[in-house]
Amino acid sequence: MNVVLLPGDGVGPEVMAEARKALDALELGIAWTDVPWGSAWWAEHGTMMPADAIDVLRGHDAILMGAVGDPAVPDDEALWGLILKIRQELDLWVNVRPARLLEGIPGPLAGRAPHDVDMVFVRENSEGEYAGVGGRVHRGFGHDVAIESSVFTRRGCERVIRYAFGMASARKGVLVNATKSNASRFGFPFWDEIVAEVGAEFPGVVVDRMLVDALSARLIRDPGSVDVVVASNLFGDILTDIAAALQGGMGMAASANLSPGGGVPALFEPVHGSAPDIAGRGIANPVGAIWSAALMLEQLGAGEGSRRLMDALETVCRRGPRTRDVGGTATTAEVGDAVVAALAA
Ligand code: GGG
Repeated sequence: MNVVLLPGDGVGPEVMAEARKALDALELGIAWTDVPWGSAWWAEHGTMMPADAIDVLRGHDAILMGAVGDPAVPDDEALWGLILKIRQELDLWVNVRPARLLEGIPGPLAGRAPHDVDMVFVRENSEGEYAGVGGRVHRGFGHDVAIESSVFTRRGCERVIRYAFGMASARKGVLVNATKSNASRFGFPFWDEIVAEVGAEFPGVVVDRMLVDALSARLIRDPGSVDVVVASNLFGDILTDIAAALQGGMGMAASANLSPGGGVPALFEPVHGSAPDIAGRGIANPVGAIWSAALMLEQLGAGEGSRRLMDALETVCRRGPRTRDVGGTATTAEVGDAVVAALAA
């Protein structure tokens, strides 16, 4: 397995060190390629990645990424120069984000059992509201106009919606469609039509169509009533932060950016950002990063390693040590060490 390690910015290198430690402890023979891309690269070169970056990535089996974003770099430049560029250029069109409350982790919903939060979000990852289409005129004249167009293509919608139906079919047979087709004139009515069309291929799956605002409230009020959600790029981005909060916090959430059948490396990253406010203090929660590493092993066909890593991670969450964002006092490295110890036990 040839894996690119892209620690990125802020707490990215800290959590990635723990993910790598855990993967190395599994002794699966992973060959690492470390790349120093991100905001430090930008400070030196004026770009977030070198010109041949996508070719470098293509030569590997997978990418494990930490986080991107730094106060010194305009946010849109940082994201469009790295994570959004990689997703678009490799056409990593589906972002799968499991959201499960692990035993031992305090969730924000007092009295809820862990099984009340066990969802999978299937987020469109290549177009929609993050297509990068638009423009800005009259800048600085006091009557500026900025246009950000959403792009919904039949190909883009069909493939992610079909993927989500497959996921729902393999789980509980219910797919929540996060939409906003009452207020959107074109994009979401089209999205809903495609959900109905693709749904005809999956007669065993019930579609639960929900306006995204109502769904947001439902996730807080009754998360146990939601299993698989399919969402556009922006809605998926927002809903999965709500879901991460239900899991105990941003540090707990993992994700996989995939291009099923695409013959390109998939990218795995914790859902959290670079958290510059706590970077360098050794207190970031590495669980989302290690969970992302387990998702990577599963995709690479190392199912046994993936299961062992998840078991170890769940043992540590249950028994501790835990970082302070989830009620403990441990450092990032202490949690990583405990995962390695649980793997050896
Ligand atoms: N590790 C994920 C990360 O750095 N995320 C930054 C972010 O805001 N990404 C936006 C997105 O996921 O679309």
